[in-house]
Amino acid sequence: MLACWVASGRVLSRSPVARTPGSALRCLAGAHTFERAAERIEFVGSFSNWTSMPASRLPEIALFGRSNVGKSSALNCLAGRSRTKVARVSKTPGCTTAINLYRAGNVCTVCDLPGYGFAKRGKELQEEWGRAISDYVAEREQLRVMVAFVDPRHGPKDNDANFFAWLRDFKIKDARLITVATKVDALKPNEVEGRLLELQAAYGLREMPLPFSSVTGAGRSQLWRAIEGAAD
Ligand SMILES: Nc1nc2c(ncn2[C@@H]2O[C@H](COP(=O)(O)OP(=O)(O)O)[C@@H](O)[C@H]2O)c(=O)[nH]1
Ligand SMILES: [Mg+2]
Repeated sequence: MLACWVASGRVLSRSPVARTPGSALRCLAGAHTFERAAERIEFVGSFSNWTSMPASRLPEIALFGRSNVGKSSALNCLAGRSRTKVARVSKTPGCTTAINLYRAGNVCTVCDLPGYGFAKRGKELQEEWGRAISDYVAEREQLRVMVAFVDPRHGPKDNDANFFAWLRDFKIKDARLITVATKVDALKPNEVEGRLLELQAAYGLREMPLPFSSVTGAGRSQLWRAIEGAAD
């Protein structure tokens, strides 16, 4: 699908992002505002494209990654494991076909985006998704942080490499992109760093992906802190 997005030759530069007073308010409230607000994450709605999404002045965090990489599970983990799940998780890849929007109090919104790289749904539908996501990234003014999930269990993948190449065309500041290696619970502890360094090199990332597990909650606080830092 990403190949289609890239091949479509769309104009990809993002509109300038307007600053909201949110960052100043968060400074006054102190650190970890995002992590505390996570307990209040609520589902807002499913949208087929950005034009139908409600306008908001809160900074938005978008979750990117292949189908089945663990985006929705990560959102449930970020929302706190003690509470009822907010996002639907499926064993069938390609289950999230819409832009699912969530809101964490008056602090931020979170977008669980359809995954890429799953062929079964047919080329036409995938192209439609690609267009919807390209438009979302290019046009959604409050999009502040892009969290890209990768799976460190299987080594570098072409569709992830295509994704990072596609993202570079938007000329988004490096500080706005956080790469997360999820499912690290499935790796032996002594192989985690080697796998993450391999992905960093393969995808040309400035930093090593952040190790994360929705099963154990490893990396949860670190990810919220990274998001909070990137949102300002
Ligand atoms: N072991 C392990 N499995 C996970 C983790 N996160 C997600 N999964 C599993 O991976 C599958 C896909 O997860 P999902 O969150 O729906 O992926 P999405 O398509 O990217 O939203 C599900 O079977 C999850 O239970 C994780 O951190 N560790
Ligand atoms: Mg999902």
